[in-house]
Amino acid sequence: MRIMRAAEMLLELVIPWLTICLLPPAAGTVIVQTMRQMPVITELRPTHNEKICSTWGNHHFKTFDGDFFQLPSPCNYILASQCKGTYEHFNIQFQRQEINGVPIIKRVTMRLDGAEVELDKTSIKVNNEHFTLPFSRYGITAERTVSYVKIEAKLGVVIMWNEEDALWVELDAKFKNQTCGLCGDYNGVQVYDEFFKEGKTVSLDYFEETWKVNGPTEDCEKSSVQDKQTCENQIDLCSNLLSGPAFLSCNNLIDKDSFIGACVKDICRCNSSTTCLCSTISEYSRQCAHAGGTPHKWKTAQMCGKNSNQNI
Ligand SMILES: [Ca+2]
Repeated sequence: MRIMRAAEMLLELVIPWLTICLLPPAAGTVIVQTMRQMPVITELRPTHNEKICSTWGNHHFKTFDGDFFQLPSPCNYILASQCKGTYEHFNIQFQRQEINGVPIIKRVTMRLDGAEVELDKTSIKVNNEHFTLPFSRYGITAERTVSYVKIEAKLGVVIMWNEEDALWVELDAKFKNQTCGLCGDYNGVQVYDEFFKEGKTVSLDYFEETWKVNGPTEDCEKSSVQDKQTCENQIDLCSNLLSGPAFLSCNNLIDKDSFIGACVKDICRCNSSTTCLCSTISEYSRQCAHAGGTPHKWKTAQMCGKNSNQNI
């Protein structure tokens, strides 16, 4: 009911400022198209485990409250921080880079209850001291599993990074409505107050500028990638993939339509090459497994097989 009420508010309040279009056959998905920025896709059904925010692949994001957006940028950002209390228990930042045209996460920096953690593909530093994994100190444990480096802070924060493109933040429910950053405010209401605040639309440009953190001598600029107009032609390919037999157990667990939207954008940005969508299908598979589903093997020699650098 809460989500439906949010949807009604969205329709009543946002229409004058935004163009809303339904994305067939995804009747449960609304694309909120800002005046000139990239669209934000909101889920109108309960999100998978709303404690999780993720970013993956071709600069995709899913907020705690279930909004999907894309932010192509090499800059450093606050992904999630506790900003509304008297003490900031955590602050998680990350930065992407492109290697041979493939975006990966270059570095994750965290402040977890006063401990400074810096993670990249080759090292973990805690309070400026190098450690090897597994690691346990300062209320933080860090380990490398088959698929992830996982960092868990006792205060109720888990960070998982596949050491490539995908980064997750999972928060304890006590941080609800306590957070800021690209992952949103975690108040359980989509769009509010991430992209619609105090009666006004918040553009994606403004949103990303708000959470960008420049280094002392840096003024990083995000890329200005524009969507091509032919993206929607790819809906069938994406829909067929995500509706396929490998993902049958995911249908009632994950908002497939929003991932179809992300998949369409991947193809659109990659000149119809299908390799770009591999990261989104992988993320769908990971989130499905985390939500209790049992996704089956989906990669083939023709689809995301040999040339893919994805782990799952
Ligand atoms: Ca929200």
